[in-house]
Amino acid sequence: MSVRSQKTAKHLECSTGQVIAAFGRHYAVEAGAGAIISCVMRGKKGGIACGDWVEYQHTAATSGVIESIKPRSSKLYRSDAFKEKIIAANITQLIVVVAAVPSFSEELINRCLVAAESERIDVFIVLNKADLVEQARTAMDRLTLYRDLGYRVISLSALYDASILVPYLAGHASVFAGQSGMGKSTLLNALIPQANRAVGEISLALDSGCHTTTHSRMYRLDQDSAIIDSPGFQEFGLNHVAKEDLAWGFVEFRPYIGRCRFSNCRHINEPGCAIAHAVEVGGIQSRRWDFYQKFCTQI
Ligand SMILES: Nc1nc2c(ncn2[C@@H]2O[C@H](COP(=O)(O)OP(=O)(O)OP(=O)(O)O)[C@@H](O)[C@H]2O)c(=O)[nH]1
Ligand SMILES: [Mg+2]
Ligand SMILES: [Zn+2]
Repeated sequence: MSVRSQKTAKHLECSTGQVIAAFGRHYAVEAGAGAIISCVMRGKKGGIACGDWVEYQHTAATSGVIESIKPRSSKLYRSDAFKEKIIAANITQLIVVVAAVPSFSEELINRCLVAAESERIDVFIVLNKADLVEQARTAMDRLTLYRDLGYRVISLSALYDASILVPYLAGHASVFAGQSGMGKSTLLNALIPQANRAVGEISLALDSGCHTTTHSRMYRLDQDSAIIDSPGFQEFGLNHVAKEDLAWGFVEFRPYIGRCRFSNCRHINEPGCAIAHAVEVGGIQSRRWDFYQKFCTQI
């Protein structure tokens, strides 16, 4: 057989599957019939994420080698000046999970919102641990701004009843993201009990900075819907977001974009800035502009 026809034959043997978990350089790929194939990537290339569709070749009945990654419809990732960390690929919806306790970082929420907006995927906020009534009320007050901006904010208790979330998951590939200890894995278990995700002791998570979930994993809710549980984070770098896209990532800035005196206005301290003016007259909350300015100087 010529080299060319060998290559063609190889190509023909490829199967398509979806990566449902990535552990270092090992990947669990879900095959068409739901079987899980344990795969490695051909060569040294990494960069495969949970949610990726891949072409792989069997090396045995339940193992294989990934040959290529199919084009992604979305890619959610964090990045700093040195590296990027892919959280999930091909998702249609980011669900930011915060909790009544421990207290959450509003800056991280803003970073998640920008990341989702820049990938043009849906995003909303879940306030978990609503059973802790007093703290949940305080937390909800902190989230009012986001509700006013038009973001959906759903309050629930993963320990008692998460069913209010179900209608918002239908037809979506969603990812739960947020700080450690917010209850992402508990929520996943409430929705998909057979997932049996490990959940952490809060005190452990806080005292030692220990993250219970170490790898993203995708679970099917039904034929059309899936959820990815991801590890908690304390940082969410936005180095990959272009400066022009940053302002776009703040939804309430959009009507003012293009109205500044200078066409290349960064909306920091330029004269005639339409966004600065909107902040002055109360059209934009200064809290959001502060976050914008902070992010802008970091990318
Ligand atoms: N009171 C209360 N506790 C909850 C609720 N949901 C989760 N918890 C607790 O919060 C702690 C952390 O839960 P996890 O599900 O492990 O949190 P996580 O967000 O997955 O954390 P990482 O995997 O580290 O990112 C556990 O002790 C849970 O029992 C809730 O609705 N109410
Ligand atoms: Mg977890
Ligand atoms: Zn401006």
